[in-house]
Amino acid sequence: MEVYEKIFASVAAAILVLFLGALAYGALVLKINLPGHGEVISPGPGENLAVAVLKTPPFNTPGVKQVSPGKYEAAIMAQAWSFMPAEMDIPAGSELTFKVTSVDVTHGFFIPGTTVNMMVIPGHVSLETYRFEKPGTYLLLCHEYCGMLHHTMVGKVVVK
Ligand SMILES: [Cu+2]
Repeated sequence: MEVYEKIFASVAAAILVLFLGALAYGALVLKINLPGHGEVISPGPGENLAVAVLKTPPFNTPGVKQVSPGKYEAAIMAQAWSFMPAEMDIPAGSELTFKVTSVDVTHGFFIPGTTVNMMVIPGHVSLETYRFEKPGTYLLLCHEYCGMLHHTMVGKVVVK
């Protein structure tokens, strides 16, 4: 084997190991995972998706609920161009599981400074859990272009 061949082959192998290592580090150490994919809500014949979503638990009672000590769950409906509810209040140090669905087009669900970053697909329930340690107001953004007033589609998580 030529000496250059050996160099190229070992550089290619090193890059592969480096990338797989970065992937493992992100998933296992930084705990960056794909948002869990929950159930699918399908409307009945002639039924509007928004109507079907509003009839399906937990979206029939949107908002934050305590499920156990230190654990909360938020049912959120995304629609052009708002999140319902747009504000979630939880105590510092608690874990919040977001259950989000869209009733019209694909939206984004992104909280900068956290690992919450999901795509919200109409009729599909996107799941993501995050522990909010530091008190403060966390901005929630739609980061998937969803129409004319996309830039106004915001919400917040208030951690006290
Ligand atoms: Cu948007």
